[in-house]
Amino acid sequence: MSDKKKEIENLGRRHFLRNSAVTGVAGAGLAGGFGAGTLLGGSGKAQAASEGSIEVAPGELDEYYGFWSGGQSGEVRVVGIPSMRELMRIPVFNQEGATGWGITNESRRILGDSVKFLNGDSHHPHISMTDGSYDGKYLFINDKANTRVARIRLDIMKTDKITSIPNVQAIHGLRLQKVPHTKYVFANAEFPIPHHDDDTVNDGRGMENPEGYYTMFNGIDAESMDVAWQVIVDGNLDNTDADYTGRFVASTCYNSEKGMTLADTMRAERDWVVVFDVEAIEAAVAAGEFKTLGDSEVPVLDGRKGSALTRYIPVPKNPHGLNTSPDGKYFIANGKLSPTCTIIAIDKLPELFDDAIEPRDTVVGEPELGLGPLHTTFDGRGNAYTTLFIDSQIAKWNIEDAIRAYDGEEVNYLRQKLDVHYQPGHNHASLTETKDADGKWLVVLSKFSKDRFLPVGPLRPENDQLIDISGEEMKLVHDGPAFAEPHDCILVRADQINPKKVWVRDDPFFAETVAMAKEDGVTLETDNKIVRDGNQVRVYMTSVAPQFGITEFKVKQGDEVTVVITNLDQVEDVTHGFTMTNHGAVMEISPQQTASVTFTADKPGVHWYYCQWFCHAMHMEMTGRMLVEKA
Ligand code: K7E
Ligand code: CUA
Ligand code: CA
Repeated sequence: MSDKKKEIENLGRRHFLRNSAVTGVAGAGLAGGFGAGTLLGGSGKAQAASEGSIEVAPGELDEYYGFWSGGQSGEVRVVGIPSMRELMRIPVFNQEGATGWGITNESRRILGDSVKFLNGDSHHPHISMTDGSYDGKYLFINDKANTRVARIRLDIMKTDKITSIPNVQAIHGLRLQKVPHTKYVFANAEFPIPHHDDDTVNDGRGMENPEGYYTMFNGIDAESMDVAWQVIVDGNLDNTDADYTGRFVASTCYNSEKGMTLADTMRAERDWVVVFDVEAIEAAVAAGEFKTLGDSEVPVLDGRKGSALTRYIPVPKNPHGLNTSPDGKYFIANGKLSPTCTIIAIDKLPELFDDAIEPRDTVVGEPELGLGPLHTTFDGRGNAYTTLFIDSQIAKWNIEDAIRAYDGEEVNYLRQKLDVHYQPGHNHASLTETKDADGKWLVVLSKFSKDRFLPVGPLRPENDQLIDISGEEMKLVHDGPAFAEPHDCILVRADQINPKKVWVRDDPFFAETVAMAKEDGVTLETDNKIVRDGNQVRVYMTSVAPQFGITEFKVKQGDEVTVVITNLDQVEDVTHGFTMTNHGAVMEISPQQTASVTFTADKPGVHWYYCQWFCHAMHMEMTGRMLVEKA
């Protein structure tokens, strides 16, 4: 195809997408709500990769870890940057058959009661911080689908805690306290539900009266993963971010109308950002100024309008992303249905809480950027990068210039607009949510890939694009297809993460299994032993490539069998597995790990088990038999 023809076709498909996106909104009667549109316009041509900059040669390692949410697949993915190679998948809210997540006893304990849910919807991965820098300890992520928050231990890259949040529905926005350290995980519950006068929630009464619906902002203790407190708010809650003093957290609300339909949620020209005063919340909890709801013991505070705990700052219109600039100066709310972002000066918030100024007095800029601003990220050099969903572009703009323009100065704050493909949601620059923002790489998570890859049926991959932002000009350097649906990602310097190479034997991840063995008088590191306890049978064995410590055991039909395997291999990367054929039982056993799985031996006869992780030349022969006697 000629270059010219390609260019025409490119334009054609961009317009198609753009028009359909606008029509979708116009169909709801709101096209008039948008501003004049693009100010600079896209370049329209693809940028050439800057020579060799993303190449990570065979045998070389990436400079950054990326942690990707897996969206409605419920997992977290680890990606190398700049190669964009997927390094690992960490199952969280999903069931996963390679490692047995949701199937092994260790993972089922972590999933707790919520193990009954086979799905999750993870959106916002964030790594714990100390003094505003990543400390590499934990990664937290929300589950919108089943109202949970999970923690991943980054030394082993496994989920180690999952908390179901009571009295609310759908955790969406999630961020961490940055300073002095991540004491709290802040979690926004999105959907208002009926609250009752007798301090219960959503028990079937009051369903016809949306006026009585509320949602809550949640503070979760990052170490214990218990919910520390909940704050009732007006409207709803979308995204959130924290400041660099430890005192303030801000959340967007797109439904100040408390509308129950799409049209209702778009009626007001302005919704708001609600700012929470964490110190005031802690003081109110300490002073006992709270109630509890239903069976839950979590302190519940009133943060509705007029409360001392919150302030509501009007911003246009159905705002979505909320991002703190890495210099700690600004909260930036992304307008979505307004072509603007709103810049809130954090140093004015103490005055606002003292009622010395009005809420809008904290707004120091409101640059017009283009259609559908969703999320903003930063390079640490004073520039912001905002995704424009409808325009399918990234707008690079200068924050201080935008503030000057708001003051009436004639200054162009827009630096560049770059086409992305297509319909970007989150974007994220390296280290941007810490004070160490280094302005090297920008990842843009495009919701549509459309024609960028070979077609794979009606369901298409997303397109995660990598942009070099180290120079004056943004340069698109890589297209990366991704399965549903990376809502958000973060980029962390490789030296900030220190994963273990093999398990340590006293790891709390399998401590309960070790305790069970101890009660059975079994030394996991040496014993191959079968313990019968009524109709429960515990089969303890070791594994060393390419052999299980027990290659034959006998049980009775109907027995509940728990297989516990301790992998004695010390060699890095020699992971074994255990799969019992036709029983749905599977687990991963990495070097020095103990893992267990429980199933019912409900079918008489011979049942082979095998190692499902390729571990040795004789891996196929790493098998054994369970002999089930007829009852
Ligand atoms: Cu998809 Cu952060 Cu859940 Cu925006 S959110 S795109
Ligand atoms: Cu052990 Cu394959
Ligand atoms: Ca609204």
